[in-house]
Parts: sequence; C-alpha cells; structure tokens
Amino acid sequence: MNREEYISSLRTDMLAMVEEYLSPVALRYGYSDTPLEANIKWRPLVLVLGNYSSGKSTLINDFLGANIQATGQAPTDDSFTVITYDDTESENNSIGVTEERDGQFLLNDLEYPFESLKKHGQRFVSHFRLKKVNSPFLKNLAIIDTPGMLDSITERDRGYNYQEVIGDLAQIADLVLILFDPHKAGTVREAHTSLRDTLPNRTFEDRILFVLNRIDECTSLMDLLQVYGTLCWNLSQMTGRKDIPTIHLVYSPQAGSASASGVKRDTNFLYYLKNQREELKQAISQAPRFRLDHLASFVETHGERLSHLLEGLISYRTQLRRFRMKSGFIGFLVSITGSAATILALRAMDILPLTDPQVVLGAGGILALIFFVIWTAALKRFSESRFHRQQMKDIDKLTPLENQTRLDSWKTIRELVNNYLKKTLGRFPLREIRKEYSEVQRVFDKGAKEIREALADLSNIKDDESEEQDE
Ligand SMILES: Nc1nc2c(ncn2[C@@H]2O[C@H](COP(=O)(O)OP(=O)(O)O)[C@@H](O)[C@H]2O)c(=O)[nH]1
Ligand SMILES: [Mg+2]
Repeated sequence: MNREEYISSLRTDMLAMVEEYLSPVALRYGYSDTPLEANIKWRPLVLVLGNYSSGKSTLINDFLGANIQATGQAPTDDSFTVITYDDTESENNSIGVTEERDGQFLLNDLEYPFESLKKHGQRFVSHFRLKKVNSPFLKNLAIIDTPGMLDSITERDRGYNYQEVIGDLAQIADLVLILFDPHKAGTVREAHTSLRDTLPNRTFEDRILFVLNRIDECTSLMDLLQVYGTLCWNLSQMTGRKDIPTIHLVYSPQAGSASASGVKRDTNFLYYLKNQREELKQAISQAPRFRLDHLASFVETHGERLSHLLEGLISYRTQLRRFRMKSGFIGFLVSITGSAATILALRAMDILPLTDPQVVLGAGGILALIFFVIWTAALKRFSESRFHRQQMKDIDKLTPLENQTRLDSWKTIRELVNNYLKKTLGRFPLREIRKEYSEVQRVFDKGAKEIREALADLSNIKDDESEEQDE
C-alpha cells in the first residue's frame, strides 16, 4: 500500500468510527446540531489569514499557477473564497476557474463541511463563495482565501462576526497560514484571539504557519531584521510564550518587481532567502498529513467531552439508586417498627382480641406492608425531588474534576448535563447510557491511540522513501 492509500484508508476508518459512535451521542444530548463527521469529511483544508494587502491572494495565485484571485493595494476582496479542485476538468487545459458557486450553495450542499456556518447570517452568505480550479496544486487540498483584517472595521460595518467566522473555519481547517507584511508586522491580534479560543490546545501550535510576506519591500537587511524583531516581539505578546515559532520569510518576485520601480533599495540580502517560498509550498502540501493529526485530536477532544457528559449522567443515576436503596432500607425498618408498635398499642388498649400469635403475625405483616407502601409513595413524591434539587445545585460534584483537562472538558458540557437532567428529571435508562459510555470510551481510547501509532508509522514510511530517493 502506498502512502496516499494508507492515509486515505485511515481517514475512512476514523470517519466511520465518528459517524457510528460519537455522532449519535452528540446529537442526542445536544452537544452538536449537525453530525460531527460533517466537519471532517471533506478534503484537507488550508485557511489563509492576514492583514489586508499582506499578499494573501498573490501568494495563493502563485501556488495555483494562475491569476484566480483579484489582488491590489486597496482592500480589494472582502469575501471568503473556498478554492478547490475540479475533478471533471482535464489538466491539459490552461489553469483557470472552471465553476463558481455562491454562499447559499456552499452552506447547503452537504458535500461541503460548512453547514455549521449558516448561523452567521445573510451578510456572511453573500461574502462566501466557491471557485473550482483545475490546478494540480489543489489535487490533495483546498484553500480558503479570506478578506483581510482591518482594525478600523467593526462588526457592524461587516454585518457578521468576523472573529467567529474565522474561528469556525479554523476548526474545520487542517492548516492555518497567518500572513504578515513589513508594514504591519504583528497586528493580527484579532485573528490570534479567536484562534486561541477555538482550536484545541494540544494542536494549536502545530496547525499554524506564520509567514512574513513581502520581505522584498524591506529597504535593507537591517530593516528586515528590525521588522523580524518586531514581529517576534508581537507574536510572543500574543502567544504568551518566550520561544519563537518558525516564521517563513517570503516574497513574490513578480509582484515585487512590479512595485519596485522608483524606490532605491538594497535587496541583495534576498539572494540568501530565495528558497523560502518553495519551503512554504512544501509545508502546505503536507496538509493531508495534518488532516490525520486533526482527525486524531478531533476524536480525542470530542470523545473526551462526550464521555465526560455521559459520566455525569451515570453518576447521577448511580447516586439516585444508592439514595433509593438507603431510603428503602430505612422505610423497611420504619414499617416493621411502626407495625409492631401499633399491634402492641392495640393490645395494651385491649381494643382487639389479639391473642392468637398467627393472627398477630398476619395483622403485623399487613400493617407493615401498608406502612411501606405509604413510605415509598411519599419517598417518590417528596424526598426524590429533594434529592434531584440537591443534585442540580451541586452539579459540579457529579464527576471528579481533578485537573485542568477535566475542568476544561466539564466546562464545555456542564450546561448539557444540566439541561438533560432538568428535562428528564433524572428518569432515563441507565443501561443504555452505560452502553453509550463504553462505546465512546472505546473510540476515545483505542481509536485515537491507533491513529497516533499509524501516524508514527507513516513518518517512518516517509523517511524510508526519501532515503531510497537519496541513494
Ligand atoms: N513588493 C511586493 N508586493 C507584493 C507582494 N505580494 C503581494 N504584493 C502586492 O501587494 C498588493 C496586495 O496583494 P494581495 O495579494 O491583493 O493582498 P491581500 O489583500 O492580502 O489578498 C498587491 O498590489 C500585490 O501586487 C510581495 O511579495 N512583494
Ligand atoms: Mg485578497
């Protein structure tokens, strides 16, 4: 089996697992409105973010090998454009747009993973579009070009919540490119905040590629170093970390020479940096591999949260059972004592001729039974609802929250547990939930582990192959 087939069969397995075990649970308890696999079933996806005129569209055109996206100094394009491969077109034709569709289509056609973005409203729909392009670069991945960030534009001007949109897109994407340019090195706080809030911690760093673009516009090596320094400083301010992520230094030779006229610059330093654009292209073409990483952490994250949710419900039911058993036992004792006391009292008062021990026993038994029935009815009516209220008040005590991971996952499902218990008043079948729990656990433990192992194997395959090529 070659690499591509291996990756694709792993993907199919993972999707089947999510579809069969995680999605039904997610839908039943309101964890998600759409089947979970809808987010991950499409092709590997690269999201390109950055300031306006940082060169996003120029870079994309460069990779595609044709002028597909409009470019220009002013904020030309205010749309989110999904650019994907057209399987129906032959590659012999010159590269170009073969089909265009609008946002309405893109959000409603279930082949695409964007259904969950419907919530952003009509203004967003009119700024969302699809382009099919017959470029070989898109064979294994799709790209999203985005409108630039503009500090001066508010949500009201845009008519939709930009931060939330890129947060949602970043969740679906396997790789996120963030572009800076020397003029505005480090003013993408907006993007960073929403990425930080939406991407899971453990994959956050791996999934982002930082790019300093248009470096040909630096006036000298010193100037470039200064820009680089500023960018690093801003990045560490945003990430709260001291180590600096890799920053790809790139520029577009065509765009560069077109704009260079008149200005005198010492761009000899570019000679040493000429390869970075190719490296970036290489890094992006790894998107299908990142897709597997993404899938593994997708399964881990949602598996963890869903099993936490079920754990909360199971804990409620187990405690309810314990409470019932305890009250039942007390009820039993109370009934025996009560009936014995009644019989003794009746005898002492000489009301009934209770002399025959068999009659005494029989009467005692019946009395005890009556007491017990009354007790149980009262229990159901009053003390169980008190138990329920108490549990709802102490809902955070349902499951142990011993570390940050547990606290984080609890935070995401606490409301759902609360709602479900409220809705059902705690009356739901324990056995069914136990079954769901063990299935989700299995996917979470085994599935995620398997795919991580497979990923390790995969990097071995790659090493071997490249060694062979080297020889
Ligand atoms: N000098 C130079 N200009 C560039 C480079 N990349 C893009 N440009 C120019 O910058 C302007 C904005 O580019 P565009 O791709 O539209 O930016 P976007 O708004 O981020 O999509 C255009 O006029 C491009 O020609 C580059 O690497 N060097
Ligand atoms: Mg653009």
